[in-house]
Amino acid sequence: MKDRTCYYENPIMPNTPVSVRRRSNPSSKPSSSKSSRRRAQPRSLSIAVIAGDGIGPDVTSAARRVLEKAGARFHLRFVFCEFDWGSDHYFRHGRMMPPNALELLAPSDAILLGAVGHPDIPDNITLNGLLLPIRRGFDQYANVRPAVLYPGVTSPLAGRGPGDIDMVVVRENTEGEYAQVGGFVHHYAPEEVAVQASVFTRRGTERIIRFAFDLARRRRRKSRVTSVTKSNAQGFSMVLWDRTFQSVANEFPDISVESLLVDAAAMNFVRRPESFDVVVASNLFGDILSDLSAIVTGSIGLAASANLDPTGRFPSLFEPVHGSAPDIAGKGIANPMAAMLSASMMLEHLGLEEAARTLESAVLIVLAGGKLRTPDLGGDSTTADVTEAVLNALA
Ligand code: GGG
Repeated sequence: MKDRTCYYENPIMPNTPVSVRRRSNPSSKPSSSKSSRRRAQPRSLSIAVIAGDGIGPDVTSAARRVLEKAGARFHLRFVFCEFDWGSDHYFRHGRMMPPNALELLAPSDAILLGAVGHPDIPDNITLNGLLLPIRRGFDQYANVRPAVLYPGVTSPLAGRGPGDIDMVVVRENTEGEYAQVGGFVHHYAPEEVAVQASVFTRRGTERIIRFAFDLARRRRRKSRVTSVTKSNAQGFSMVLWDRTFQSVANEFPDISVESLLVDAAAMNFVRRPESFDVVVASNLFGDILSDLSAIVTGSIGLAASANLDPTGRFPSLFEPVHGSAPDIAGKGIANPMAAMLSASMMLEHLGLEEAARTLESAVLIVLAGGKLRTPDLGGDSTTADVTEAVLNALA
């Protein structure tokens, strides 16, 4: 079974296959010593690409193209290893990815994912067969989902202009309601019972909350962390979360805090989105709220995300928040910007701050231009049109 192909951009022979290399230190910055400049070797980055289902291949291919163009300006060489996992793999082999998938991904510097989900496969199979085992297996405990109202984009909320909304939802990504602990009794019988337990550990809760505070400090925006729970109803797990939030907050006297029940948070994302800076929530609540933060800033087609292992032990994964969108798959009209902005987050994680900002700026130039927009933003441009425009903005 051949499920991996690696290519690098070679000006003489484009798409030249290469052998997989070992992962470099993800936090290592490009060397600027005299000797390394004399050698003029580009920094090589091995990126695993799981294009996945539906619109996934279109948006990841667009992200790859802009990465290559941005990379050329910063002396970077990307080695893309494509893994043809997802629903087609499931139809062929009865599983979304092979049993040794994590072993195959581990040598990469980072992973770029498109989308998973197919109308003919239950969503719990596609999600639990691919994305969730990667997040858990690589301890990518911080799911970071920025939501910014960019110039040139209209919010569905009245009276909000560019920059008025600028928040990040930090979602716990390895436990909570997604822990997959439970089971069925009397399966399919009339007396059937389903039990689904949430798992909240003190360690898991503390580390994601601390990550959120650190991020609020680094962002230098409103210096505020909002914690979202439902501890009036979930009297054990979320009480532990609230208590942990209070104790971590004491370590960050420079950061202001707020605790909201998830119903109030949903209401306030619409009523006063400008008041939020960093929002930290459990796996499920973070998932739901980040869709809401995406739509109040214009479109889920702009929502980027990073699944981070902040320790750097494992590769982190970068994906647009949107799913496979079977309704528009194959039509060439998917918005590639969320995937491109996710690629920018990947560059930032790899210590390539300037390249990351350059790629992000190119996307923002096209958005601000106001001419090219895919249907999710009310336009009629294609994925290819938008990709070409971002490539031109990188020129
Ligand atoms: N972009 C990856 C994707 O397809 N996400 C869709 C999805 O169902 N995600 C669930 C989750 O993030 O928990």
